[in-house]
Amino acid sequence: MILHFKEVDSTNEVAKKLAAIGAPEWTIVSSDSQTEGKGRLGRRWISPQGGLWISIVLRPDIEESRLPIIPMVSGISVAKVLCDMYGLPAKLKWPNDVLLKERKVCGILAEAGENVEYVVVGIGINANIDMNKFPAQLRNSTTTISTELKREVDLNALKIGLLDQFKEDYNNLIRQDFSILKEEWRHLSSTLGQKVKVITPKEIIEGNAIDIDGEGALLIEVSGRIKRIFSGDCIHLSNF
Ligand code: BT5
Repeated sequence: MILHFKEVDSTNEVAKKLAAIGAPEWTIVSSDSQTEGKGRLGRRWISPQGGLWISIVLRPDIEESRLPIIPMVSGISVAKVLCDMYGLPAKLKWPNDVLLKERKVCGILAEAGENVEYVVVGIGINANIDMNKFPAQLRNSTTTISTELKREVDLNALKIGLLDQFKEDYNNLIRQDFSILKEEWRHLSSTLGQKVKVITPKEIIEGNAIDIDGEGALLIEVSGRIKRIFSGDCIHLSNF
């Protein structure tokens, strides 16, 4: 079932409410715009008309420790679709951002219900949005598909292409393990091979991003030792 709205507070909020009352897996909620689009840690996600704002209800039967892989797989799907449909060289920034020329074109927010009864994956893609719609402080770190292509794209085709790709990637994740998708993530990653600064609620870590593991944690080499980081904000400093 695909539900499309003109405007909602947040497609994730609508999808979570539906999931909580029993909506089946692959219930999809999308909206032309969001008045309270959400990023991680309560941050705001700017969501004017022209973007693809979409949330997917999943009911994954996987161990809780592997849940962070789901939004990472969503990132892989988005990057592949941007490349396959528009020839855009999309890259992934750990954990879940999709970048074009190091600027964020897509953010992903996964939220789990109680006892992981459901997971809602929210995907926001800046599709046909004029850069003037973003506050000045975001303009250097953000981009949109229409800015890169210098033309608008068909939002419905993007939505269908993304859902097809994500279904395939997600089913592979559930059927197999992360190993094949991990190779894809590595291949698409712009984080690996970079000197990074990762800000977590507990600490700030600076070092070389060398790999991810089977739970999606980032492995950073700091003075010859390997640190596993499960979540945080990653800043790319330079290639190492
Ligand atoms: C994210 O958070 O990147 C997750 C964004 C998820 C949005 C989707 S849209 C559909 C669904 N419904 C929702 O309500 N949310 C999901 P985070 O990594 O915390 O990044 C948030 C930060 O990115 C903000 O603090 C801004 O600095 C920046 N930002 C805000 N809006 C942006 C945009 N449209 N494009 C690029 N950067 C943006």
